[in-house]
Amino acid sequence: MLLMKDVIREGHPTLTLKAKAVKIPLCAEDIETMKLMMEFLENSLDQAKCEEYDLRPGVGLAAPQINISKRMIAVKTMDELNETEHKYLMVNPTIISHSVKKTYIESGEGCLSVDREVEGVVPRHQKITVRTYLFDEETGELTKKIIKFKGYVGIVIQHEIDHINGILFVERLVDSLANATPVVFADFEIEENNLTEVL
Ligand code: UDB
Ligand code: ZN
Repeated sequence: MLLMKDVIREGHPTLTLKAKAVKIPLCAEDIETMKLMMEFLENSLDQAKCEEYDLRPGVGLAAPQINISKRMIAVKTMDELNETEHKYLMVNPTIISHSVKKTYIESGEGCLSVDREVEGVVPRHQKITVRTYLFDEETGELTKKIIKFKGYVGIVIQHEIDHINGILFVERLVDSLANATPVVFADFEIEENNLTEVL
């Protein structure tokens, strides 16, 4: 299993590289990498495992963050209304179009690869259309898809696609944003133990 020590941090050269496209069909090694990435997110969102292994509760992870410079990302999160789960293993994702309107997370972004506290917010597209292969862990199938995302899930996906392009959110920080609507989260219960990690 992956642990926080496997996540490379700001300053590591791999985080600045444009990651290589993944060859289709997937090789066994790339499948194994994606499974480990999703397992890491699942472990980190499980309170017992999160504490036992000292994981930060992750909503997304890109292969370059575990020092594999390939265009693969894992996402596992609820939308801002806490209604729909978005769980994806994406191979070679690209944003093919996006809204003019911007959005952002009011409290700012963080990153599993950035250990310091930073001030400012990150401008993101409010809506994106992504062309990608989706990998299904259960069936082992890889399917070509065009998917639209908006709001919080869209932000997570833009953050992860930035990683495969060698960009960290700290490079996109601005003090404030005019003409942009922040993501509004439905207030949902966050378990006590995770509160400090999340906020
Ligand atoms: C995260 N997690 O995983 F609202 F249950 C962040 C970290 C850096 C704080 C671990 C996060 O936002 N978790 C979270 C949020 C909730 C409710 C909840 C858990 N990332 C992923 C990352 O670094 N990927 O490369 C940072 C996010 C900031 C904006 C998008 C991704
Ligand atoms: Zn990140």
